[in-house]
Amino acid sequence: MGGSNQGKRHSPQLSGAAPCEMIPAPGAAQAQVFASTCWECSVCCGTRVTVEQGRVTDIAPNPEHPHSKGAFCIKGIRGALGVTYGPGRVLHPMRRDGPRGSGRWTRIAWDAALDEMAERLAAVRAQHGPLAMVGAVSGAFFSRGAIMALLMRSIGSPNWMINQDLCGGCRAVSARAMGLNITSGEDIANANCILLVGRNPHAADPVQWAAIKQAKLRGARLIVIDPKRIPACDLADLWLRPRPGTDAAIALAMISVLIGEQLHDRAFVERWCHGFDELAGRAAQYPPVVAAHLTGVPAEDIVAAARMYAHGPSCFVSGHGIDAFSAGVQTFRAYHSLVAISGNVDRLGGNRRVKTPRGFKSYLDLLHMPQFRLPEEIERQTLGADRFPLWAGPRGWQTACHNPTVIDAILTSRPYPVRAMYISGVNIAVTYPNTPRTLEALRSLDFAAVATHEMTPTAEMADIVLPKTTALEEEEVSFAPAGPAVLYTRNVVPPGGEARCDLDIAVALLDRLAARGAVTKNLIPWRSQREFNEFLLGDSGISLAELQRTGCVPVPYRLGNFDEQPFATPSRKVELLSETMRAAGLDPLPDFTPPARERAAEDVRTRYPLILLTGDREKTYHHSRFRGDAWARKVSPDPTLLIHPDTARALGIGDREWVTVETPAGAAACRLRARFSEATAPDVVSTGMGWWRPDAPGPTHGALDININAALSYAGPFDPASGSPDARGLMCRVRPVPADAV
Ligand SMILES: Nc1nc2c(c(=O)[nH]1)N[C@H]1C(S)=C(S)[C@@H](COP(=O)(O)OP(=O)(O)OC[C@H]3O[C@@H](n4cnc5c(=O)[nH]c(N)nc54)[C@H](O)[C@@H]3O)O[C@H]1N2
Ligand SMILES: Nc1nc2c(c(=O)[nH]1)N[C@H]1C(S)=C(S)[C@@H](COP(=O)(O)OP(=O)(O)OC[C@H]3O[C@@H](n4cnc5c(=O)[nH]c(N)nc54)[C@H](O)[C@@H]3O)O[C@H]1N2
Ligand code: SF4
Ligand SMILES: [Mo]
Repeated sequence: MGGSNQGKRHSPQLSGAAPCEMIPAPGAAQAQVFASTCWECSVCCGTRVTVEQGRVTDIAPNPEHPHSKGAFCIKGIRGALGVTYGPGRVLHPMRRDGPRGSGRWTRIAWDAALDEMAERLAAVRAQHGPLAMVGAVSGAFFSRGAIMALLMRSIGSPNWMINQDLCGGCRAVSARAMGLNITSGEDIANANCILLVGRNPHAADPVQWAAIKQAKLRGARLIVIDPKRIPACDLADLWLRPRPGTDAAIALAMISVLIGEQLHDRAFVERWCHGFDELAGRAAQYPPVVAAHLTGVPAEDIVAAARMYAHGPSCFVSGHGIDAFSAGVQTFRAYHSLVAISGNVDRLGGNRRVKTPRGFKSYLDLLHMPQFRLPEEIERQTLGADRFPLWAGPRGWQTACHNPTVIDAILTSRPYPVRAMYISGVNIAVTYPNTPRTLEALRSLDFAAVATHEMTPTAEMADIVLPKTTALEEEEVSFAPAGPAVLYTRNVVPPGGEARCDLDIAVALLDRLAARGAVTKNLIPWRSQREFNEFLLGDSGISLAELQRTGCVPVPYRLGNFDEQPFATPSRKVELLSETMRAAGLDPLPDFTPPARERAAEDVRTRYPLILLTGDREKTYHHSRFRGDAWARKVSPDPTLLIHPDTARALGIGDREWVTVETPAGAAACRLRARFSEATAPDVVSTGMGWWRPDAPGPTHGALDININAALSYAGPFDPASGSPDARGLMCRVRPVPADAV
């Protein structure tokens, strides 16, 4: 074990730790049960983790958890155990032998791994400058996101990648541009009406799903807007089925109905909204009859939805189905405007704003604190900041890069060369569109290091692979606006093998980079995860001891304190007409943009006649994770493509048969298994994402075959504000695979 911070390493705090509640586990004299938080996804359910003789033997829901109230999923029960104790876990640092993708690895010591990493990064920095180094993580929901950003900033690079352009980027940019800040503040429990748009909580979020079912039992209304018949449709009072990518027209039409019928909240609008008349003018261009034509939803259903929603309090619950579109920000702005003019902001049963407890620092706060930032002239050079200033760079939502611009920079050296990457907690070879190009970019780097739990297609492209601690071995403190609560994840067992947490790796690396003169300014002042967590807690009055005892500390919430905490916009109001968007040269009002496929040339549309949805969530998988676990593969052995039986038969495709899917700008075809379903319209097909098989031949392990991103393009069009590509609503063609080719 190497590392100059070895003595201060974050170690399990079981014996002699601060007080923690021990809940006696039935029938196991020595078992200890800890209240903790599941970190397998950002829902953050409360857990009870049983530890026996230094090993986690059970992970169960915590029914007393104030946020999740016992809601849970199979990934929470099986996922972390599989990652921690499964046979595929990477337990030691490794160096690759032979060319990238050779699949030959030699175990090395931490000292050797970190020395080599520092040496190679310092060499790239010396030759090409700090900007030539990029860090990549999944998001900023976990501490590793903030740590990666600070590590890159410390060596002078503003370039770090998160995959939010493919996830929640559009809703975040919209909420920010309007000053709303209502992401994840849905008060379903007190709503009279729930407007569920592009969200499938049945698979994606058990807490939301439980809350919706409860609300229905007590008589709340549910409107679902989704091109697919999802389980929520069976509970719905009204189901609107738009053609994919056309939602903005529905939202604008609902606004026009609310205003036309005087159903909006005039007092809230007058006091707290900026640009109402302009919004009314825009919405008037989309009366229900026009929207019906644009979306395929009957006008009377849009009117009914508007009236039902107006009978509040109403809660807007949205998801990925209307995000990650090249017009996603405008779609969200339309829905967010509906929330605002109906007065459902920060009101019981509406959409609460995010309010971090006083004195506490969220990961996002940290990224925006002046002492942790680079000079503006450097941040302005963040890849993509010139084209997407509301996303990347000094005024960007999370300050991160525009990812496709990074891939381009690696391959073309424009606007400047990118020659080294450090990747932790993201599987970009599977989860970014255009897998062949992502792999080509990774192969062409001068240096790549990947911190991981398992040998993913991304890790296969690394020079150095570092073993990462799992969510059972790390201590995390975070703020969950949905609670709202401060959450605690306990490091219940010691690290497996030689695994280390992201902060320890960053600290040890920075020490070595500093010794080589390759640190601009050390922005990671903490020597351990514990110190980092204490910094986040700050003077919030919430102590680690309390968190350790309970796993979660609810935070008091004050609704509607608009005077005390105004909206973060130039006008200090909700900007229906966004001055931020205007200043960025963008349309200040929400509008409808026809989906890219409807603007495509006729011959392309003829060749690619079907509409492709990607990203269906499966209960057993979390994106590319758990793909090698027997429990998951038993339930879902192959990637599927939902296809209407009439469409399939016309194409000569039988149920369960393998098919290929291609898109016009995609590099390759992807292979999926047809599943007959009437859940989508005959011209719409729908699939998941994240497929690869750890046991398929390396280095790609199926990522160029059964992974839908192999068939997609990452070349745009992009949302002008968030830089998001179209991850669904795409043109595609589906063909049978001859039986002998399967
Ligand atoms: N089990 C499991 N849970 C997960 C995840 C996981 O991988 N596995 N991932 C987590 C993450 S990071 C995310 S981002 C979320 C994503 O979960 P959700 O936010 O629920 O997103 P999706 O499942 O991609 O899509 C939701 C719905 O949008 C619909 N949709 C598609 N196109 C359109 C459209 O044009 N308009 C409308 N109105 N609807 C459309 C789809 O048919 C689908 O029913 O799930 C989270 N939860
Ligand atoms: N076509 C298409 N593409 C999509 C989507 C889509 O709908 N369609 N969805 C997009 C969305 S919403 C998302 S969020 C992304 C998800 O994209 P990714 O973030 O790449 O997805 P994961 O498979 O969750 O990858 C996380 C990786 O991090 C590792 N990991 C997990 N926990 C830790 C940790 O604590 N530390 C470290 N170092 N590593 C850890 C896991 O082993 C795994 O390899 O994919 C996006 N891609
Ligand atoms: S939804 Fe499942 S994976 Fe996500 S936090 Fe809850 S139990 Fe864990
Ligand atoms: Mo996501």
